[in-house]
Amino acid sequence: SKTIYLKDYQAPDYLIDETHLTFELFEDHTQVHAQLVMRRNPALSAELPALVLDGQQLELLELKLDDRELGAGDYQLTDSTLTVQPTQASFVIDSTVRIHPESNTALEGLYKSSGMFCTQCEAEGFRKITYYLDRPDVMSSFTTTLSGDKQKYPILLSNGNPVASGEEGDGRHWATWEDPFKKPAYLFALVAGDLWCVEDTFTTISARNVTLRIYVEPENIDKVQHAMDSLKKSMKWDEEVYGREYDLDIFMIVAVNDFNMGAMENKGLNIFNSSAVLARAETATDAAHQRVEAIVAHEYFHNWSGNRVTCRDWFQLSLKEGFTVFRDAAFSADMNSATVKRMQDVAYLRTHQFAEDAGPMAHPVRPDAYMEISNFYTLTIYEKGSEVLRMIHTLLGAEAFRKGSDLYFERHDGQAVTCDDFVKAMEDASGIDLTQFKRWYTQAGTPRLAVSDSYDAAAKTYTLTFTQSCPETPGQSESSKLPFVIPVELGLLDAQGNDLPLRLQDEAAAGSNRVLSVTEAQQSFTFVDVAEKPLPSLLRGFSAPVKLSFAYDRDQLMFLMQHDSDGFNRWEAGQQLSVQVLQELIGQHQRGEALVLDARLVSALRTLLQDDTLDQAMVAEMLSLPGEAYLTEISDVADVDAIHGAREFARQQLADALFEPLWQRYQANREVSRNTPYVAEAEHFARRALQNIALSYLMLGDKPEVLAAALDQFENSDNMTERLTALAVLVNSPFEAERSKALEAFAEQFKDNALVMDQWFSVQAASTLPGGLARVQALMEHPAFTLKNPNKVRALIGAFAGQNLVNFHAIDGSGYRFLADQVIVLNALNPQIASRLLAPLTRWRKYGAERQELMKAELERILASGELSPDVYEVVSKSLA
Ligand code: HT7
Ligand code: ZN
Repeated sequence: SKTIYLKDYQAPDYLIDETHLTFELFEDHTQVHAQLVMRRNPALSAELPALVLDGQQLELLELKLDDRELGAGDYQLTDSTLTVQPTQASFVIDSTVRIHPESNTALEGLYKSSGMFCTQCEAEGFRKITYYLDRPDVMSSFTTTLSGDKQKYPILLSNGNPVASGEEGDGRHWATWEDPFKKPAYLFALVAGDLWCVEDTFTTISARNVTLRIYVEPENIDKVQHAMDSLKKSMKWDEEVYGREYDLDIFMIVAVNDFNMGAMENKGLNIFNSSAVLARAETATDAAHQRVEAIVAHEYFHNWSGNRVTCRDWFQLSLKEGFTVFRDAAFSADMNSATVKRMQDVAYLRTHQFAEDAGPMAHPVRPDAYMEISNFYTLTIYEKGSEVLRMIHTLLGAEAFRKGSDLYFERHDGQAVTCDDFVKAMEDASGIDLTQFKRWYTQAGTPRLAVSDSYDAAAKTYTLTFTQSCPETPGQSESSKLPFVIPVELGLLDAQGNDLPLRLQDEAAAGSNRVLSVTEAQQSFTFVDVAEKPLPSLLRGFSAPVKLSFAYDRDQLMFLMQHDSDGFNRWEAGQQLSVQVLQELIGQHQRGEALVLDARLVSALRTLLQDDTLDQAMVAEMLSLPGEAYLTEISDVADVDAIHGAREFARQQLADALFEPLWQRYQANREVSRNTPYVAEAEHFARRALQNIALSYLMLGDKPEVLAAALDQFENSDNMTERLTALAVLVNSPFEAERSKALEAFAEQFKDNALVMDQWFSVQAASTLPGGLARVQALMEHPAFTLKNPNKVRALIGAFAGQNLVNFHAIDGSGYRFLADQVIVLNALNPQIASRLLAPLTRWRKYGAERQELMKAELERILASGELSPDVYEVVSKSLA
């Protein structure tokens, strides 16, 4: 496989002004005609170099240059290019190709899902549809005509506005769509199927009426309202917060069952994984409702951050993805609880993105090389990219940031640009120099930020000293990395827990919460007029994606948990306290000692549980101990069994010690849930979250009244949030008869609902009871399971390898062997899914010698297994390097 480098970027030799496409859809093939109105790029010399079009897996039937039919001697074909020699600066290329969507299992390009035709072109799927300049800096207007059997495919959709349609007389019909906005080919989309839609309208800020349609298979028409509500909220929010108005007369979403990612922002025709659209109380959990809201918003926001202003090349991917995640996070924070959203995002980032940053695929937010771009739709591009934007927002302030985004959209509307262009707009609008800040785009790895303090009682000064460094990552040594700009939001607490005024030497005014910019490898800040030795509350709101260390003792953490004025840092103090306590237990486990839980954790959680004035969602989050994956990430050498043993011991002890308050909160909340119709809003999410985490603790005891409550919640809930938690606690319980009965009843009730069956698979795949692999292998034989559907693969195999750490890391290597076997099969079926699935094996350096050898052996077996896709080859070869 070949490596592509950012330093080799060259502007396109030719541009495409107009693209006219015709698709004739048949059961055993599709014929695609493309007419491309092209010209020499006027920014380059007048010479006419050879035109090299991208194209893969295409059967060329006909080729014309300016109406002249070309023979075999007039062009050159390879398995990925078609080369033609233009003779004039402006010309028209006509090509006709045959493709096979009906046998496309990679779900890239044009493919069939549950009988309907659909497309996925980002990043480089359009080249599997027709010969084209498949790169994001070539932007064209598109006209698309599709024809197909009217009965099988009554709905024919593409980007833009519908302009004509008709019948062909032989049971076939056609429709033509025109997209007036110039766009790169990765935003092209087509859908043909037997679909129903829910329709609504949105009146924009300038009083234009936009038709909104969500298309689904007929049986899902009752699960669309939540997505429609989310879409309307997103449209309004983007007008209010970013001044962005929708531009076409129609906006469509289509739900498909087989999809490699969550959704795709094709212009005017978003295509969604059905798991990211369908939601109603009976079949989707609170988390699923919130995910739908966030993904609908994310894809809608791309209409400006990605579509109107797009990326020059794929190295700039975070330009649209980091920015759009930042935008959707702010939207979700506004729709629900901002603090809870931040806690969840940070926990996710620290567990998964930090692990990626420490692994063999670590790369900067703007990578400088890749083999297969599909492998770079990563947590670093998305989540760390969003954190980078959040830091710019923190450094500039909300007002200057908005001026910067207005300037960016105005300056670059209709263009394909770079991350530098974005930062330049922020600098120009704010007057703030971000030169050093831009190291966040080029240096990979998670910076460490060590903090120490000293108090001078006589001078009443308090000094904080920050020391930053960043570990080695592939191709970047530790010593080559230069200091980052790290915005540290902080406060200082007095002995009563109040925020002290913060005034630095030589400053006039004092606030109580402020942002320090740490820019040097080591840097001190001295606060004056500090009457007593304070306790610092550092990195409030997680103001930078760094690993902060400060030597808090457990009493100080308990104090912060109770008193910090920053809600996020109250949670953070609880997490740090839990980590300290769990690490102590892990050590005891490793030394073969009796495990003893620090009673302070019990008392801190008791205090929270007994305070019914607190936000219930916050209490639920604070009761959740750091996960095994996070404990793995922060270990030098992860001891899987000790981590699991220690955490389970802590859960058991907490469950015993806190039985009374947990039972009381559980019963109170369950009573409200029982008497309240389902509402997908923050206050209700919060009540159910606390109810459910309480139940999961309570079930660790063997009290008959708790088992009865779990069974009642399983049988008598009107919503999936309560029902699925009840199923999960039963599945993880020792009550074998109740467990199998519940699993059977659930499968019987929901056997026709693929998304609910995904939950059923996941709950079992994640169960840490012994024998996990055998259960997963048996489930692969279940009629509802298929390797061809990515949701099923993620639900069963992904959940096993990612969430069931004791079973996956079984010391006989059986989990690793199983995963490698699946990757080898999927490599041929769906390379994108195969390469994502193998991520857990690539983290072999985290484990002890025995597991390392077993994991490496499986990676080597994959490497030797035959012809590998570029996707799998890149990940395996880099993780063995
Ligand atoms: N921009 C979209 C990316 C995407 C994708 C990438 C590779 C392979 C399949 C894919 N499906 C969607 C999703 C987004 O960030 O909005
Ligand atoms: Zn996106």
